[in-house]
Amino acid sequence: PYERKWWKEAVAYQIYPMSFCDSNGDGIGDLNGIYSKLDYLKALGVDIVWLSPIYDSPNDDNGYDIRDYRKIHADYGTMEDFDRLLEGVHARGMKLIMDMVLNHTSDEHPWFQAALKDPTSKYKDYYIWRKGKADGTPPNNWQSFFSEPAWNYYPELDEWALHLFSRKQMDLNWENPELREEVYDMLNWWMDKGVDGFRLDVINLISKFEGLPDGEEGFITGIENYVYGPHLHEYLQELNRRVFSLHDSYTVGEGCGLGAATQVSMTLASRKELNTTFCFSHFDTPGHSKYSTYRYDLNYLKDYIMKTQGTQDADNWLTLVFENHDQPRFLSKITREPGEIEPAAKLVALLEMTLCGTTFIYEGQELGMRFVEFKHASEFRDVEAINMYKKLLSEGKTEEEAFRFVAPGTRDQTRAPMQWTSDANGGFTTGTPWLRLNDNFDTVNAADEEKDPDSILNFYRAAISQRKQNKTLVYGDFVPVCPEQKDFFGYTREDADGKYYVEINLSAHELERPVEMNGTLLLGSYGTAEKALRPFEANLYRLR
Ligand code: TEU
Ligand code: CA
Repeated sequence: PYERKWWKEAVAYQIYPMSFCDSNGDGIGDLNGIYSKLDYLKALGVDIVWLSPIYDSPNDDNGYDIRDYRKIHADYGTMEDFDRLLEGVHARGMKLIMDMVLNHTSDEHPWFQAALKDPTSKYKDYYIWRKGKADGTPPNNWQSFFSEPAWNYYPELDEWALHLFSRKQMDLNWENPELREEVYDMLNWWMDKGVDGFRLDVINLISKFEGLPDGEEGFITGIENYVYGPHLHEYLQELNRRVFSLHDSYTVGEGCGLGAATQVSMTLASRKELNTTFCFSHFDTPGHSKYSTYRYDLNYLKDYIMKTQGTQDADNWLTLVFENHDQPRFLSKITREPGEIEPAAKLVALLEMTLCGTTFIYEGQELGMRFVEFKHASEFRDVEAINMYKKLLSEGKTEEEAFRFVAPGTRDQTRAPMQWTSDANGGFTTGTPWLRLNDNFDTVNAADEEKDPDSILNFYRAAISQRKQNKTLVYGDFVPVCPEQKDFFGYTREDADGKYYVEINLSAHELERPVEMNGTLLLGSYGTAEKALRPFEANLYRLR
């Protein structure tokens, strides 16, 4: 019953520009490096390329602190380089979406600098300012996502300004219609250049509750006062009316700290807000955070998928995502056993490519890039990790304890540079990489996997190819098979065009099939299907 759309069928690929490919030897990934890999992305089967922020920025949060929305970061190249990249993406029949950070700007943005220089200027009210409390403390007890109070004090104004993220990421005041006009003008400027849509950073945070009241003491104190504020739908509908609806655009909102239900409310086609959102609730099992070291029980993922696959209808569409630049490698949460890594990686590939929703792959996921053994806190580059490390030390933890806590969850885990070859620096750069690579690039790299027909890369290509050939895998009805069978995940996908069956062993041990379906094996993570399911075995069959 779905209305077919190009973005519903698309396989999207997230690029973290700083770590993807360096073309000029300065150790930093750049746009011309991305350009040189467009044929690699096309061969993988990518339809949409999502670039993490490439705008001018002091890089306090690696570009999620934008200083100029209309200027390409000098480290990444020029606007001419961008125009050439966009043309190269379109020439290969792919689309390009930009990462837009609209909840906050860098404190070095001209708007914020103007507010500081002249508090009577209109720019002051582009941000969120409050007097402190009588005792000199901040206006409320909110904590930032990065382990600090969420307010900066500016003596020249004797006022505090809000920052939900780093001290250099200042929250914009979306209640100000002039600010909103500036945002719409900027977004249309990019759409008029020919970009095909946006990934919208923490878009659900843009509306804060009246009065900015104190929050419940907790991990991120105050979050209940802004994750889903009173004007959110009003702003999203205005964004859609003023920008997205004027172009054939695709939008995906990052629903930071939201449950699936509220995410759906932002994506109902009838409400004309966003096309899709990201939900991350399956990234860790209950009781675990991204800093936890544990074996992820895939039975939990099965339950999550069975709950969410049925929620699509003509009005709502989901995304499927397992990795991004904020979370450790999902593969390494499933297993770190050398013999299990390949089957587990192929399980994720086959699962992702046979479910309903817009599918997202993060750079390196297609290679089975995995857990990085950081050696020392001095290797961290991620502001979230560095702040967390400092906070743990301030709470009396030893350096070793603080390092051991942060290392598994630092966002540097998935920002370690792309592994292209077994040559020096994994072929990422001829210079000194801005962040160390994983030591295993001598065996885990695109060049070697290209040549190996049984590699994770070639399995991703095959799984994506099956999805493209058989649109039933996108739009067909999802029906679980033997759902009560632990460690087993079976489902069919069916519509008028055909019927497919997927069987997956969610465990690391051999598993008897609970049911036999007679179909044609289209793709198997072990190449063949035998009498019992091997560890993490995943098979796709055509039934008709
Ligand atoms: O992420 C927001 C967000 O949810 C992450 O900060 C996440 O909560 C945290 O890393 C999990 O521990 C977006 C961007 O994806 C992230 O890179 C930025 O740091 C952040 O917004 C601020 O722009
Ligand atoms: Ca470079």
